[in-house]
Amino acid sequence: MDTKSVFITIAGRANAGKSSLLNALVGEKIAMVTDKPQTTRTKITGVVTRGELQYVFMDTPGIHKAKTKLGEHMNKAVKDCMAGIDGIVYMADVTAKINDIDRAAMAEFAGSKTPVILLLNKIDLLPDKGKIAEKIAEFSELCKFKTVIPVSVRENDGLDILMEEITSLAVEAPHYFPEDSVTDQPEKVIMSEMIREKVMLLMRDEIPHGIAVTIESLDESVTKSGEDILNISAVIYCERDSHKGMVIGKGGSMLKKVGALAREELEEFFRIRVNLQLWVKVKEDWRNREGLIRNFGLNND
Ligand SMILES: Nc1nc2c(ncn2[C@@H]2O[C@H](COP(=O)(O)OP(=O)(O)OP(=O)(O)O)[C@@H](O)[C@H]2O)c(=O)[nH]1
Ligand SMILES: [Mg+2]
Repeated sequence: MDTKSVFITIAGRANAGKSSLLNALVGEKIAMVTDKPQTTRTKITGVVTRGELQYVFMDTPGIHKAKTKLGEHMNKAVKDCMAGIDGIVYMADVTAKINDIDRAAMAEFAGSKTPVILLLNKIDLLPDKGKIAEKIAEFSELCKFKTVIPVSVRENDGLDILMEEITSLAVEAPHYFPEDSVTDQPEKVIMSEMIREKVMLLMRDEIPHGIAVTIESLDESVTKSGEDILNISAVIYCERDSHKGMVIGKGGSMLKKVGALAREELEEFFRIRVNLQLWVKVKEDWRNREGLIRNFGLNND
């Protein structure tokens, strides 16, 4: 059988819905999603194989004005995903104003041969659908797109059209990933991201962006009743002692909540009972320390 593949990079400003799109296209939650900007920190690859055709989607960190070394690494990750691909999906929140980040991205695309699909997301939030046409006109002045597709990832609206467009960009090529795989993310990364997502969702603004999670140990055992159980021990790192107190919460209440939500999702994803142990440690200002960024696997190399 002749095989085809198509490599697509999903890029755009923070909070546009890129990771939500990746999860929707792959049909499994492999990327964490929160309502806070700069959630995704590294490239996340999602894979879908339909017969002869394999789709490879790369979700990237939201492009932003970097204030930390981690932020610089995140923006570099986006740039690194722009070479050697078959198409770019540039995602914009249809309710947000076009800004300098969008303009800079459009200027880059204008000088490249890679086809760009503009995805205007969150149309479910627009009471006046006439605004979509205005947005399309504004963007079209900045760049020549292969197509512009208004979508709502949340309501699964327009994603079939997107898939058709992406399919038209496929080229004859081998399948680079096993046909039953949905991601190349190592298990430990998926686990730590699920835990980090819960901290981000439950905590107030100043803390979430200073959080990193590592999996310290992982083993399987059998419970007294003969059930397989996965024992996971993870460390949540934060930047200050005061943050550590908040992550733990009164009498450990916050950590308990994080643990309960994360365990539920881990059990669902890995289809096994999970025993999750969480620890909290401080690494001051780690987002500006190259060695620690590398330790946490966030240097995007
Ligand atoms: N109303 C609405 N909200 C959406 C839609 N798609 C995504 N969202 C929400 O937008 C927020 C951001 O979604 P993400 O998928 O994390 O966005 P992202 O672009 O990956 O963000 P970064 O990783 O921070 O760059 C979340 O609260 C999503 O639930 C949509 O179609 N409609
Ligand atoms: Mg994301």
